Amino acid sequence: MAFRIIQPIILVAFCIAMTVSALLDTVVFEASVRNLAFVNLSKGFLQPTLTFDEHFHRSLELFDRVSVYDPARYESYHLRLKGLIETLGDDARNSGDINHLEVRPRSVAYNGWESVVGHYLRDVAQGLEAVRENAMQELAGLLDSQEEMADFGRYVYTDMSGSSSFPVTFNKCAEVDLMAIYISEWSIAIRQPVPVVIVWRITTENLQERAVLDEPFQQQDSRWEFHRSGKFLFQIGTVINKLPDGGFEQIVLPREGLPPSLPCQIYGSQLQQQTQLVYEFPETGQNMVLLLGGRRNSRVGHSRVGLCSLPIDIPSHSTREAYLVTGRYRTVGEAMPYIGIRWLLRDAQKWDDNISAYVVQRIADEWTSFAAILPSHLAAKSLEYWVINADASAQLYVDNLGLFSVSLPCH
Ligand SMILES: [Ca+2]
Repeated sequence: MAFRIIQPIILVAFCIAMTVSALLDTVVFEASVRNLAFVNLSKGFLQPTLTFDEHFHRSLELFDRVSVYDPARYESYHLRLKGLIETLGDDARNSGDINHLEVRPRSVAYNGWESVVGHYLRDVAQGLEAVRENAMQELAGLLDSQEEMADFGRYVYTDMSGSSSFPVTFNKCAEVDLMAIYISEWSIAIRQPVPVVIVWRITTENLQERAVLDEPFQQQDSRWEFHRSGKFLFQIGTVINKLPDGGFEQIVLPREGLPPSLPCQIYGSQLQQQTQLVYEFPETGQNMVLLLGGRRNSRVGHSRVGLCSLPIDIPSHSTREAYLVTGRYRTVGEAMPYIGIRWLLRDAQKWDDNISAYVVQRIADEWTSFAAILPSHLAAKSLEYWVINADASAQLYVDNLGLFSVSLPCH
């Protein structure tokens, strides 16, 4: 009898216990999933390269679903991740379509000269073997027909959507003229090995005899191949950026301070608050960039602010060695930008004995790309990448900074 009364009580107690435990489980489970999704994505940021693979997209989707339940904690991360996908997602998808098997001749009249050269260069840089061969031939033919164009030559093309070509500085090599450079700026942004193509026009037949092109040039982080097509020389490489996070996308959230790629303060009087990692588009959390200045130093008034990379060893001292320096910048107000290389000399007695070579020295209201090939300074043992704003009360923004070793096709 007693059992009959107890039985329903046990049953009810059991049901209540199960319900409570299920509710608890759900809460605990959701929190764990949120944490797991968050940890996965944070790990993704800290990898040496950003990889937009299925795993990353799954993590993002999961994070997207669960983070809405805890907006106070996750909202800023959510914005950042959505912005990252918006910024780089389209280019990620587009980069997959270039390995088609044929290169269709492109009409200059229809597409415009710049667009056609850019497309062929991209095929040379990233296409499969057959695509590459074909693109080199088409481009050589095109360049040949434009030989009389006095203002052609020395332009850089990139794969970032919306960017057009821009000039490059180079003053060496009598045997070849620099015609065009292609850089995968998107690869700089997401910290992947960067496809680069440099096109030269051969001005002397001695070049082949000097066997310059037969010497393979391989360093720890770069390998260059030379291909000849007609009177043009295609220098093709996949090179590692010596600035490990030139696009600043490894930064998880906006903040004051120093980025890992430029961890050294140049001026003793500058404040950490004068260097900030900010969104280019704050409303949508898109594209992290570095801001130098925009704040007066109350202790010293007007001051300079500058960051540099760690010293990078120059491994060989060949007369063929050079460095490709590239990036984008924008200034606001009275900013005074100086961007370039500091050569650290072997026999320098004091700091001022070292030599600066600036690629950027003028203001720019709009985002402006820059590039230069600087022959290695033969007395230097190492170099640093420098970014300076000589008026720290105004703003200098920089992004997609690149530094690559290049083997020139001349001594
Ligand atoms: Ca960026």
